[in-house]
Amino acid sequence: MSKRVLLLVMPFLTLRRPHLGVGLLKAGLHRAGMECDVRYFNFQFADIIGTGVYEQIAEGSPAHQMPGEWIFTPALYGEDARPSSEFSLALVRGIKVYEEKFLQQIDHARNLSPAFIQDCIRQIDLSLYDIVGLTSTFQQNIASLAMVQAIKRQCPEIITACGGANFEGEMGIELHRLFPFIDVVCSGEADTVFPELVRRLRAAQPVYDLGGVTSRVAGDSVTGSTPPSFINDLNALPYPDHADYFRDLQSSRSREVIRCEVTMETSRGCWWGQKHHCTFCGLNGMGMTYRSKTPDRAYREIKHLLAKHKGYDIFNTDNIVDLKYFSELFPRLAEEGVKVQLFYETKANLKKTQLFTLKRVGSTSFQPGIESLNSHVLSLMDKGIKGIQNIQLLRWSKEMDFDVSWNILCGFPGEMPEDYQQITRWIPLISHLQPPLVVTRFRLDRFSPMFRDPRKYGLANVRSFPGHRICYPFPEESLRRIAYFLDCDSPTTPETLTEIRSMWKAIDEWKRIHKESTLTAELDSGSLLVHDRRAGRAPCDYVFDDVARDIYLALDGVHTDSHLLRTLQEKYPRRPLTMGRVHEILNGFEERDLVLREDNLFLALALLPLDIMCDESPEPVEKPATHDGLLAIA
Ligand code: B12
Ligand code: SF4
Repeated sequence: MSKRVLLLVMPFLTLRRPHLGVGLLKAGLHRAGMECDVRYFNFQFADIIGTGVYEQIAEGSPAHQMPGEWIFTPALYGEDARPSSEFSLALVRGIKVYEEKFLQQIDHARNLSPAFIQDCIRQIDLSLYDIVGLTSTFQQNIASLAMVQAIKRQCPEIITACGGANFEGEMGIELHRLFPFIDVVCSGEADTVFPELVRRLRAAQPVYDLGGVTSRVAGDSVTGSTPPSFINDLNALPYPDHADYFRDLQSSRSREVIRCEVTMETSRGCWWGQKHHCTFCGLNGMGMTYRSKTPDRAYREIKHLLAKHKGYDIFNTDNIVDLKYFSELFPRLAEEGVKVQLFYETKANLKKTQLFTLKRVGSTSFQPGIESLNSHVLSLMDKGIKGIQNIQLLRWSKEMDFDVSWNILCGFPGEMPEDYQQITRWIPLISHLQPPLVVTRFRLDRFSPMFRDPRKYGLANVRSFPGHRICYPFPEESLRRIAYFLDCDSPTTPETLTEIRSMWKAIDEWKRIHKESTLTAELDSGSLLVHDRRAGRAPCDYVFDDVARDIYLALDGVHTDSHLLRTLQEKYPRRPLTMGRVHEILNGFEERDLVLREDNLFLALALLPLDIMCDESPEPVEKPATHDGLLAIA
């Protein structure tokens, strides 16, 4: 009987989703006529330590602090693993303070990890396989390495291969050099390389000339000069095969407590980053060039996955949504009555109509790339967006009841104290909008512009995080080659730090009060009624008619004063409307904190009725005008 390939998914991949890369590799092998099995051993470890603890480690802890990697160090190094007290010591400088109970749970899990690896080995009939592949992203390295080591000890003839984000570029080459039990490393997109790799390994042919592959030649670690392969035509990829994930989920107790999603991708790379690589972003490794599936292919794949995995939401791994889907994919799904929770990452300068299209398909959450509310900080990141535009998206999202995941990143070289003073000033005005999940200092991520040229950004003393130092017994030089995230000193001044702390406090307060804060507007017989119930302020209701109403409605989206004047002059050609009058009205709004102003840009803050779309001018109102209508009624 011919041998099969085995792909393993080790802790600490989240339990909530199948691994897309593995699903694609399996489908690719199948297409090439090769048999492949997949085991999701992460479920079994979750059953041992508890799903809650598992997920807190997998998704609830900063990946660079590496609690999940630490747990498997005794399984990899045996007696040579560091004593358990070192983990807390390594965390001292970390922002996140772990509770004592969580530290004990980590310790408990750590004691169990060697037996767990042995148990996994016992469950596999190794005689069926000639090649075992391990995938590693986030905190999966040490468990995967421990598994490869154990497999090699038991069956030295099995060929071991590693891939995934933790093995991309220099990291994979160094890990291959440091851990001799890894036979082959595959860097980058392995969709076409992997079947060819398997074929050549079976035929005992050399593989070092395959793109992105590192192998051993006479015991030495050798990487050929062929660059990692890169999939140009995503339509040519198979549909992912997630059957093994759902099988292993069914035999795990976690199935009762986790809400699972089906992973797929409609694109790779980033169309924004291709032109303006955001300075902190390492998101696409070496594959920034944007490639997307045709809307028709994406449509067929979504329908296929929904039919195959009934009742599950879809999680798209795209870094950034292809804008043509807003006109050519989502409406098609919506028109067919396909209701699906499609999770996407997007750029924050979406149009309101685009957001609404996503809503119509059934999406209730997405992740816009909002990283700050200050335009200067955003320009330091090269985000190509202003703070007020980010607020615009938060407001529209609230109007459409979207759950938005966003964070504030700070500590960027060049930041000024006033940048954070501005955010702190804005927070009480926007307490009715969704607050950020976390405020965090930027990390130096591999492949980012800041990583490539730290000096240009004023970053000094680039070094590994303490987590790496306790998880790998190697010199700093090696740690810096295997680490995805690096630590550094940034030139944040004490004054800026003080303002960051004040903003942090204001955000904590925002999180506390936002559920009881509202600021809404409604149209009633041509008048605009605004109800201000933001926490910490006296309740107030306003009625706006005529020009004031029109200006407020026009500020559904961010506009300049001259745009407002032009719009009004077009609408009321016989009225002597002046810029002075526009400013008078805007000042009235501003005094009541009903609009947000950034330089010469203005935005309404109240949630507006959903039928007003920002790219359409508000309808002229028939009522005879008596005044410009700024009137507080309570
Ligand atoms: C979707 C995504 C997420 C999702 C969820 C991911 C999930 N696991 O469910 C969300 C939004 C939750 C997320 C969160 C975060 N993410 Co993220 N995310 C991604 C993203 C955009 C896509 C991942 C993906 O599925 N890609 C598509 C599949 C097809 O690719 P793949 O898995 O890499 O597999 C291919 C190859 O690697 C290879 N391969 C894989 N395995 C194997 C095995 C073998 C044997 C072989 C031969 C080949 C091989 O072949 C596959 C097919 O081509 C990547 C960036 C990217 N472009 O990949 C970042 C990425 C994975 N995320 C990253 C980071 C840093 C984070 C965060 C820490 C960000 C933060 N908040 O600071 C968080 C924390 C998550 C955590 N668990 O701790 C890093 C990971 C770094 C690392 N080395 O682990 C990445 C690489 C982006 C980056 N450069 O910064 N993320
Ligand atoms: S942060 Fe987002 S928009 Fe910027 S380069 Fe990275 S993926 Fe693209």
